[in-house]
Amino acid sequence: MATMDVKIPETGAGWHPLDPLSARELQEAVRILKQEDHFGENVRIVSINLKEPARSLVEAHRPGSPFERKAQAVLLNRGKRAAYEAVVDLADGSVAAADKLPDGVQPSIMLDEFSECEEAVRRSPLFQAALRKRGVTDADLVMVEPWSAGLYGTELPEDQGLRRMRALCFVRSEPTDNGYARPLDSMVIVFDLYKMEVIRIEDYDIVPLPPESGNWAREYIPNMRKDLKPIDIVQPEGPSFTVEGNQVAWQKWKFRVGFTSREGLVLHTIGYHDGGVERPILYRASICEMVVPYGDPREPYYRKNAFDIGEYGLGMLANSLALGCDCLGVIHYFDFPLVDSHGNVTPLKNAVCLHEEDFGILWKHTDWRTGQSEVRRSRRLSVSFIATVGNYEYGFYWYFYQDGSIHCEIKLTGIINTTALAPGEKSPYGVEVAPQLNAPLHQHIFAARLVPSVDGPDNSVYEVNTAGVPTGAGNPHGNAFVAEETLLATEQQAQRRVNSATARFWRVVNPGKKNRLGRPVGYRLVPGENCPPMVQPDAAVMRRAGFTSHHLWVTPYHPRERYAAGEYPNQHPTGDGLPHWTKANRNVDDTQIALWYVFAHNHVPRPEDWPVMPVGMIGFQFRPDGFFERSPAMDVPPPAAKACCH
Ligand SMILES: [Cu+2]
Repeated sequence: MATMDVKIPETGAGWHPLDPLSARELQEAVRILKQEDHFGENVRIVSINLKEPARSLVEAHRPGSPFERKAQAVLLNRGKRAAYEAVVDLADGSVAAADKLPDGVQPSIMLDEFSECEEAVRRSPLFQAALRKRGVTDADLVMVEPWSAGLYGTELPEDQGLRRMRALCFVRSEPTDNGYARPLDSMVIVFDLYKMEVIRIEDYDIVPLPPESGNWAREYIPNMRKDLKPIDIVQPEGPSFTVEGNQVAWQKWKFRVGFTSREGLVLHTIGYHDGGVERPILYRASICEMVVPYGDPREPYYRKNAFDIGEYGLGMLANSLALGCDCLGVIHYFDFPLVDSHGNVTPLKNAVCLHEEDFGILWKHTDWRTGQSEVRRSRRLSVSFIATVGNYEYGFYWYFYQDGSIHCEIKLTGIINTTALAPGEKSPYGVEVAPQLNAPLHQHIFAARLVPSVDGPDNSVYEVNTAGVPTGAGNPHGNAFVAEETLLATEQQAQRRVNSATARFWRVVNPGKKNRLGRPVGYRLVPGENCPPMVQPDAAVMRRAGFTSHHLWVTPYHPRERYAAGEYPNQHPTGDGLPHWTKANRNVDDTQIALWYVFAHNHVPRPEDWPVMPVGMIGFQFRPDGFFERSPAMDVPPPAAKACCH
């Protein structure tokens, strides 16, 4: 935590308008909210984050010059059952604005609420009676997993107006056992977070607990393989990057590392040093939303559709990373402070990891006549964080390369969600991964929000489809194919899906900046693994997850349009976000835009995903396309002789 003598607000040399709030600033925001009676008994802090200054102010900022520091707080008054948004001016020491949110808006679930819910459930006589009915004698061995409740139109009248969770239960056989091996599937605890009490317990057919344990902790694994020799990553002269505050410079790249309670890692003002100038590429980049729809239609499973970012907040769930385990080599860790719902500020050590990796070859050619051979090693810079969301882990990695490319990769691991099968039962909606243990089919659908600034703020997006030319007069041999570019000029024209049949990609250009070949400079959004949502368009979850109906959306840049499913997807009745905003069909040609790329990992589970799933990966690339005059990687020097086998 910062020391007490740091001046508030923190705007001196080395500070930048996009720096996340420091621990001192968070403490000050809590103090001001309390002083002005916005925070106190019965009021909980959902989140406090930097209120990012206007883009024009950020782009005009010069090091050392003063800037505003404002905090944006979301508060929940449990007594009044009302939510508020407040803006705290840290320079003035006052609350600049406080607005009540419309009735029914439920802010995201606070981390403290998970543990408070579990404790309250344990104390509940209803819960204890339900366990006795099922022959579970030790309540301490039951894991109570609160899930966001959503809104499906099938809620009971008495559920209206509540802040609900639906808790699922799993039974450990001993305190460190993997409880996910034994889902106690026949009961769901419906819980109200306002009163912190159990509303009711829904009873379903009692299915016996699956017979096998599924442990992963080292003490349970008796015969670890013994033939692994050490690999050490040695960087005797240190890393090739420099870090000043939250600014990173590496090779010709420069960007800022940010962090929010909702998105976790955010990258700002990504630029590339080329021809003596800093050329901007992306103003802001983050994974802004995700949803995991499950494909089992039965009660209670159809309600499993967690929006892990909008309903929980990945920053709040971020791991404190460990050297030598999560990251190898010479690491720079960024710590970020977090505020809990009671206003306590604690540092999250090692939240974001920055390091370099060798990544195979960058380029190579051998002249077979002369024998001249040139090969370059590819070095990439990795910026990442990992969040644990109940049973699952998500690692979010942004890689920067020496050829001007950026790669966003999400690593999925942890423990798959499980349900119990009766002996002999099979489910068409899941895969049996261990005897009587079912893993339902599901998708992990992510939305990246990229605010491009390709050589300047005003950009346009073209779709590029490669298509064969019909055999005929101009194409007598039938071999011709062309790459056709189509401008996506409006929001509705820009609602697109991936298409492997035309090798589709999208080109983000600056129409006002031509390269030496006469084309506008650009960057290419290259999709990776992807597929459409598998739920029906009229599925209840799609009211909130409408953003998943397209893989690409382009909107005019608007600082309040931040999250693909809107600000408050938790229990939202009709859905917000991209489907709502884009009805206006605004112009997105040659103006400040936001690019939203939605990508789905379709998870048909395997026995090999149990008990802890080996990492699965999904992502996309942002690669230069006419941005540079030629390959920007030619000046990378050859490997040092001692490291080379020739
Ligand atoms: Cu999965």
